[in-house]
Amino acid sequence: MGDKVWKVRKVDEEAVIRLAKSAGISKLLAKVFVSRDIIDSEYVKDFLEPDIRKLHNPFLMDGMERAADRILRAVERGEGILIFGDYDVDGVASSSILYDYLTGLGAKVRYFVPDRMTEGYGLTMPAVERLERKAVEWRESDGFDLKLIITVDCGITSVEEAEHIQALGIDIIITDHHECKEVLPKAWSVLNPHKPGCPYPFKDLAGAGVALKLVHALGIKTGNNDAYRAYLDLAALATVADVVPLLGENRIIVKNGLKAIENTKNIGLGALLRFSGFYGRNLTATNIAFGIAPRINAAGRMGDALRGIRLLTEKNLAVCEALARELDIENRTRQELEDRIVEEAMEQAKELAYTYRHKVLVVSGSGWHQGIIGIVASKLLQSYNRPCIVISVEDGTGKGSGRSLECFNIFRALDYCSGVLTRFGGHEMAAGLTIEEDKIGEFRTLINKYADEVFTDEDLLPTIRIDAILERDDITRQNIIELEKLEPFGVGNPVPVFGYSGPLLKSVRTLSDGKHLKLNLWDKGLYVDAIGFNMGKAAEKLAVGDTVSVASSLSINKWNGYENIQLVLSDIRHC
Ligand SMILES: [Mn+2]
Repeated sequence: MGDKVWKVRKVDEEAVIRLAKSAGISKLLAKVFVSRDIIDSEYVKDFLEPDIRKLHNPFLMDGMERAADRILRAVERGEGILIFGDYDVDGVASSSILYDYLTGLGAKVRYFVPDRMTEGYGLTMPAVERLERKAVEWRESDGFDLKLIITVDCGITSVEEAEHIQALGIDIIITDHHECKEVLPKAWSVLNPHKPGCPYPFKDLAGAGVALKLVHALGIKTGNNDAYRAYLDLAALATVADVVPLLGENRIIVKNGLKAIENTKNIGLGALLRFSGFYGRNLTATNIAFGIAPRINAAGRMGDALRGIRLLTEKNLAVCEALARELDIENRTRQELEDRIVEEAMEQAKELAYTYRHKVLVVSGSGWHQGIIGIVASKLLQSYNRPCIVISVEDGTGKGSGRSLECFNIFRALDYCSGVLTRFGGHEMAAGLTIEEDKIGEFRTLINKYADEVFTDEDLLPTIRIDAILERDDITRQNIIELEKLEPFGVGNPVPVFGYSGPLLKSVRTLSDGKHLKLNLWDKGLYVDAIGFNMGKAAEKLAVGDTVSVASSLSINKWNGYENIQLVLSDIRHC
């Protein structure tokens, strides 16, 4: 209780009043926008009404015209088209969108996904070699003549592989959303909003967002401007799962896509919703991220990722249900494996953090499933609020996955340690590595030496960003309903958190055997309920009659036909 640092954003009162007036919104909602540096009323109106018609023209993306023409020519001539996907949710959804659409156009189309364990991520030489063998088989068995490869969610750094493919007399179109390196692959066309010089106005699309734009373009060229709308469900699923910022076009895709998922015509997705208990419910981005996406990810984590694409493109209900059941079971196996690894990793992490005072926690174990160590690293990060690297050791070689905080660029840290690493790659906040088992100790020492140089213990204190200060009179049902228009929440658009000082405690209790904290607050005649999930321990230090300050979001709790206002606490302290 009270050990978190509250970072209250300064809000310019005049700007709030101006925005509230010009955008026609409450002062409380205007405060949230202003605290997030949004003061343009047109932007606010668009934000609150993410209209599907406001999506950008797909032909603004460099290379789109050329890509669409080549694909339509392949459809016309009956050339074999291969979609080269990826094994995560974004890759699976992107592949499914394009496969389903092209099949509908009458194309001869197949898909291929690299094997996580043996070929690694993306368009790699081992994957291309396996694909070449497949292509020979296909030609001999049923005359499928591969002439065009379209990558989705990968390929932007595959210079050598693209060259190799073209030398085989196969054209390649690369569609991707990852950062570009200095040299781009030579291809028939490269679609990526990050490509230098690409005028496309929105850069943060997921891989499935780029695939959706391609379908949009193909639809326009074939006289069905709205064809892409059939795939908003899958695009939204991938956009949430890939944790790209839920702003701009992504917000339009997800806001409309959540509705599309609730009413999905995709038979496989419908089966998945039923198996996971989400059928017939109003869905949030959180439901997708923690309920639906892990089941599709399980296909790629635990075995053959092709099953994910099959599920999302299959038209036979019985087949879909069998696949959905299989993925549900595998997701549970994944969960059990994860729990076991988390338990072992936590044990090590605890000692490293408290006995050795390590700022970066490097844990390792044998038999830790490689498809899961990334999730375990995220869990450790949440518990210890410091960078974590989880290494799975097999036959003397370790493969690691790291997750970091804003204060620590993990990619640069690995670069510093490159002398003891076999391989490494990634971004600022997430990275992967390969290391010999006998070097792990040395690596742990080295990366902590580097960490001591670049950040202090203070940087590791958990912080809460407070959007605005809440007054007693702000706590109204109408205000809370208006704040709900900010949904869907996610990266780039977090749930607003308010600082509220002065209420008295009227009652203090705990729920679920002391796990959660349940309070009733009183402020000059106003009674309001508050709940603190996993904050039960704080009850020991609180007493009826105390004056408190809370950091909390606002919600309307619906229970048994009753509705009441409820503060959802992030932190509480005495005033
Ligand atoms: Mn992606």
